[in-house]
Amino acid sequence: MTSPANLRQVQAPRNVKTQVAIIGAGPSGLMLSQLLERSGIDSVVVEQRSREYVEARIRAGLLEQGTVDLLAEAGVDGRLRREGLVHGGFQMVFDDRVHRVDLHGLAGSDVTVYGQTEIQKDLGDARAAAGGDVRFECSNVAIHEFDGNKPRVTFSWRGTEHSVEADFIAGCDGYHGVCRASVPGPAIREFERVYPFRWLGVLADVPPLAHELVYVNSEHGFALCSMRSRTRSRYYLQCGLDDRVEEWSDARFWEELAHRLPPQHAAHVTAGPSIEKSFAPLRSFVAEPMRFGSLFLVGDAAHIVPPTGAKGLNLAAADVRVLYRGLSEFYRARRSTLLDEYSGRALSRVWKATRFSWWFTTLMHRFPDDAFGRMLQVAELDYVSGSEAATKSLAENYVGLPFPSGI
Ligand code: RFL
Ligand code: PHB
Repeated sequence: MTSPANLRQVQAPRNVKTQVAIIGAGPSGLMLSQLLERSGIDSVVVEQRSREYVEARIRAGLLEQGTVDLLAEAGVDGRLRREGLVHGGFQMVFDDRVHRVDLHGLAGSDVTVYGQTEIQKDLGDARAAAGGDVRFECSNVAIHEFDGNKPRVTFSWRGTEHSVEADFIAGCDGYHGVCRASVPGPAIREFERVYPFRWLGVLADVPPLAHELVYVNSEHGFALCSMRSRTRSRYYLQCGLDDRVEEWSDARFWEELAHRLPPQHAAHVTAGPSIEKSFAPLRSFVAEPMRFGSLFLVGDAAHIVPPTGAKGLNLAAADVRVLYRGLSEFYRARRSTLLDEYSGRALSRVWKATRFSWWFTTLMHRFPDDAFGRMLQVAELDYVSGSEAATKSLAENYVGLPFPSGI
C-alpha cells in the first residue's frame, strides 16, 4: 500500500543542503538512498513521476544473489525472503529439445524470482518509514556545476522552485533521464546495438507452466515463460518492430505461445485474461565513463541491456553497491580511492553483462534474413547443450559474476 507523503516532504524548505542529491526514484535511486541512510549519509531524491506510477511499472523479475544480498544490506529483504521464489536452474528449448541449466550445481548459486514492482514498493515503504526526503512529481529537473565545487539540482515542486546543494549528484534517472544528457558531448562516448525485434510481455493471474523459467528458440521466434509468483505468470514473445498491441488479442497471444512451445510444455499453459500487455524494445547501450566530476551515472542512466539475460536491474544494483561503498569510504575515512575507481569498476562488470546479454539474445532469437547466422546458432545451441564447460560458462554469467573482494 502506498504511504502518505511524510512530514519532511510537506515542510521541505525551498533550498536545502545535503550530501548526495539523487535524481530518480527507480530501484537504483531508492536503493542508494536507503543504503546511504544506513551509513549515516544524508540524501535527497528528486523524481519526476508520482510514487504510484513508479510502483506500477512492470519490469524485471529475476534477481542475482548479489542483488538479494544488497537488498538485505539495505534492510529491505523481509518480504523478498518470504515471497521470493528461489530457482536452482532454468530450461532452454530449441528444436523441441529441452536442455536444463543446473545453476546451483554448475555455478554454486541460485536466482530469485521477485518482481521489480515489489522491490520498488519495499524500498518506497522503507524510505517513507525512515523519513527520507524523496520528492515525487518534480518537473524541470536540472543539474548544475557538477564539474566544479558546488553541484546543485534545481526543480519545480508543488508549484514552487527548489534547489538542492550537494557534495555529489547520483544520476539514477534511467535511459531517458536528464543527467547523462547534461554531460557535454566530447566528454562521453556511447556504444549501441539495436536488435531487429521487440518483446511483447503479458502478465496474467494464472499458474506458471513450470517451476523454473523456460527460454525457447522456436521456428516461430523466441518465447520466455517466466513468473512473479505461484499464481501469476509472465510470458514474453519475440515480435516485429511494427507490431501493434491492438493486433495482439489475448487469444492470439496464447495461441502463438503454444505454437512456440514443445508439446509437453504447451500442454501445461493455463491461459487467462492479461493484466498487462506491452512491448519492450531490445537494445544494448553503454556510456563511458560513468563519472564526470561530482556526477555519477548509475544503472539504466549509463547502460541498457536486452532483457534476455535478466541483467538490467542486477547491473543497476551492482553500480549502486560500488558507489555506496565509495561514498561510505569518502565520508568515513575522507578517502576517495573507491570513488575514483567507480567508473572503471562498474564498467568492467557492465561490459561483461553486455557481452552475455548480447550473446544470449543472439543465441535464442530468430533474426530475419540471416541464413549464416542461423547455422551458427544451431551449432552454438548444440555446443552449449553438449558441453559441460559451455553450460557452466552460461550458468556463471546467468547467476551473476562474482564481485572483486572489498566491493
Ligand atoms: P529506472 O527504473 O528507469 O528509473 C529511473 C527513474 O528516474 C526517473 N526520471 C527522472 N527523475 C527526475 N528527473 C528526470 N529528468 C527524470 N528522468 C527520469 C524515472 O521516472 C524513473 O523513476 O532506472 P534504474 O533505477 O537504473 O533501474 C533499472 C531497471 O529498471 C532496469 O534495468 C530493469 O527493469 C531491466 N529489466 C530487467 N532487469 C533485471 O535485472 N532482471 C529482469 O528480469 C529484467 N527484466 C527488464 C526486464 C526491463 C524490461 N523492460 C521494460 C525494458 C524486463 C523488461 C520487459
Ligand atoms: C521477467 O520475469 O520479467 C524476466 C525473467 C527473465 C528474463 C527476462 C525477464 O531473462
